[in-house]
Amino acid sequence: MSIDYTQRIPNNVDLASDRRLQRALENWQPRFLDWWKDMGPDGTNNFDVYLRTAISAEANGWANFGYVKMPEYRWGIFLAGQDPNRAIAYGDNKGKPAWQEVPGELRSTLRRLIVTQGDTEPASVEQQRLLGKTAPSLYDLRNVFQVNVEEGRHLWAMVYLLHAYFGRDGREEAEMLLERHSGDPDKPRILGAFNEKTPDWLSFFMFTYFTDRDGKYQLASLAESGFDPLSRSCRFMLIEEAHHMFVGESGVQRIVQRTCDLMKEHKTDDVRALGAIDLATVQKYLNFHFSVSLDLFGQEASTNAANYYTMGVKGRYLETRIEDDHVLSDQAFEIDTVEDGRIVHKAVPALSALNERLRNDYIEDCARGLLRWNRVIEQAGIDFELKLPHRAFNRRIGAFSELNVSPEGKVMSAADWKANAHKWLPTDEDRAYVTSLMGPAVVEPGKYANWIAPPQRGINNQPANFEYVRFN
Ligand code: BYC
Repeated sequence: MSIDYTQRIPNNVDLASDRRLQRALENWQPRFLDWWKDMGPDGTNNFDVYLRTAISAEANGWANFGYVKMPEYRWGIFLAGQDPNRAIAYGDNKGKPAWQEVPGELRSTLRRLIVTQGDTEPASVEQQRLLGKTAPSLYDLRNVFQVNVEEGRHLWAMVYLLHAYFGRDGREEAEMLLERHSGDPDKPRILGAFNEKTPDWLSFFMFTYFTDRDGKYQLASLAESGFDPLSRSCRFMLIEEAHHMFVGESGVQRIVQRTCDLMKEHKTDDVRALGAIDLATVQKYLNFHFSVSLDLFGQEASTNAANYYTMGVKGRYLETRIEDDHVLSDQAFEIDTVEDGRIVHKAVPALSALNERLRNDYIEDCARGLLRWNRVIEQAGIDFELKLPHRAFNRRIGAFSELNVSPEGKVMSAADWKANAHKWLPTDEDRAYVTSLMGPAVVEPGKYANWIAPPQRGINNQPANFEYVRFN
């Protein structure tokens, strides 16, 4: 069904046929807009931003580009097309038709997963609220705004499910999604990474590379859900997520490129003297964002994850492409975990290891970007390699949180770890240095801050000096 933009809430779910639901969502809409104005990109309500808007939920030709004031962005409800024959692919309900309504016994489990997913979306917008003030170019400014409006729409996606399928509890949860705030000591966001700050653009690019990629893997697992409306929501969200990860990957690559260019040109390692970000600092930010994002996958051995799978609520990454029985009740899976204060590799029941399996898929994917970043360094003839730290490094969730582990995977005493932490994670001084580079936003079309290289091509193939944002 194509998207109906004549409605107050654009949608492809025939919202007009359900007046009660339509009214409930129309009540939530002004609250969302108030939240956007209070907590979204600061001081931007009048800007005309060259944004893409979904025009169809099909894979081809779904995006339309044009200037939009962000509070007028057409947020709405877009589900990927329905497959009337879709069956649940795994667990105890394997082979049964996907559910079009919430099974009573799965109500609280599904609600909790949808709320956790929904909570991350506005959280990231809050985290990125001030970045526009220091954008390194109009191109980057437009990209952070694109990411923000799409996270806003992902919130809409989860709020629709809560309103449409969870009655009064769902409506209350939808309110709460606007009441918790990133870093709020009284009402924080649910997951750790979404209470961290995103104060500068290196952090932003690392966040969109590593944390949005967790989004990709979680959404892909929820896209396997037996609850079909959740599956169809996530399938559409995944299309948008790809751009966010592109922003992260290309952003870090452009920083690395600029640093290498300056190192070569001036024959020096000391690029801080030249106003750029040294590779050692890039590595420290990478260590931080990777380890914080690993925590988002939960415990290595998780009965929650086993239950989600057995019940048919949350599957594995690309479940239907995996060749096994899709029940896993008597299978094993090898994981790294902790025994007697040491990291051990051992086989555990496959069902309990599903979080770890997803984390493995994620780590493999993360490594691909590093290959591309390292190619830039290598091509500049510089002897340096960016590396993913060991999965046990700097963890707060799961078995490794009780150990002190170096980026190379060596277990050490708390005192030794602390004494070395300044080499591995951004120090106050590193953060102050990176912050010092974040000058006033660069607003001249085609110009870039000194610490980042221009992109290889423009958004929607626009020329280098395109005016992506117009200030009014
Ligand atoms: N922080 O059995 P476990 C995105 C809790 S990002 C705080 O391992 P489970 C995006 C856990 O809740 C994707 N608490 O849990 C990116 C549990 O609590 P209870 C977001 C944590 O359920 C960028 C306990 O520890 N989507 O979209 O297997 C920008 C035991 O843990 C954390 C989702 O996360 C943590 N990091 O796994 C914008 C998908 N980890 O039961 C957007 C939905 C665990 O003891 N969520 N805990 O009270 C889930 O699938 C699961 O909730 C989790 C946790 C994978 C997060």
